Amino acid sequence: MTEETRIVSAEFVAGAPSVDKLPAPALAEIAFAGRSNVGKSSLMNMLMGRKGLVRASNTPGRTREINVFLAKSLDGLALHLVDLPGYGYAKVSKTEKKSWGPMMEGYLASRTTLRAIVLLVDIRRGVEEDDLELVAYMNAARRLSVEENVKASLIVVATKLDKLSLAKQKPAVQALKNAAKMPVLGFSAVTGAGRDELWAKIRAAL
Ligand SMILES: Nc1nc2c(ncn2[C@@H]2O[C@H](COP(=O)(O)OP(=O)(O)OP(=O)(O)O)[C@@H](O)[C@H]2O)c(=O)[nH]1
Ligand SMILES: [Mg+2]
Repeated sequence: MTEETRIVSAEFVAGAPSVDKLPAPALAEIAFAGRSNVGKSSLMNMLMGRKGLVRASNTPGRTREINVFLAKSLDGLALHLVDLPGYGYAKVSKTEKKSWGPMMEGYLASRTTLRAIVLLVDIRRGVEEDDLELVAYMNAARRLSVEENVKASLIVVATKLDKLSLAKQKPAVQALKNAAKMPVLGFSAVTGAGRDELWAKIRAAL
């Protein structure tokens, strides 16, 4: 990260249990999605350089609301970073599981300022069924969007890289790329590995 792209301020904007209660789309938006406990909140904290801003926890399924944050960089970039509720956690109620799909569809179809979805997967687990479901929702939202206003790109991040030995990290990312047949960026919220590369991808998507 260069001095110009450094994040100079980051703040919580709003939390909403459903899409219709979110503030209207205004700034360019980047959303973070992935299974419960995969590390979405931790990654967002690392991106914004603010340790406790986005609540991270040991209790999977904790982030139930859509949380919007505002980040500003020294060179004048201002964007919304959106923490989406995690999926795939066995212990959430049936009603909650049922509401996830429509919520994602609603979000994807209505956020005209959405520029990219960062999809997080665990480096040790790779891309799973639930993740593919999210990708399918994204594709469906693109097709359904009448005004063609949903042009969000997909950025796949393999996180918790630090859980593997240094020697195993590169091969694991490569294996995941091959399996997913798309670019995958290695990341660690503990070491900060991949942070600058992810910011570069996010900026390229704006
Ligand atoms: N070692 C390691 N642990 C991580 C990393 N990222 C997150 N964790 C840990 O994984 C757990 C879950 O992290 P969160 O950031 O809360 O995950 P989340 O995806 O936001 O979880 P939900 O909001 O419940 O869906 C916490 O104990 C984090 O400390 C990482 O890169 N490396
Ligand atoms: Mg979270």
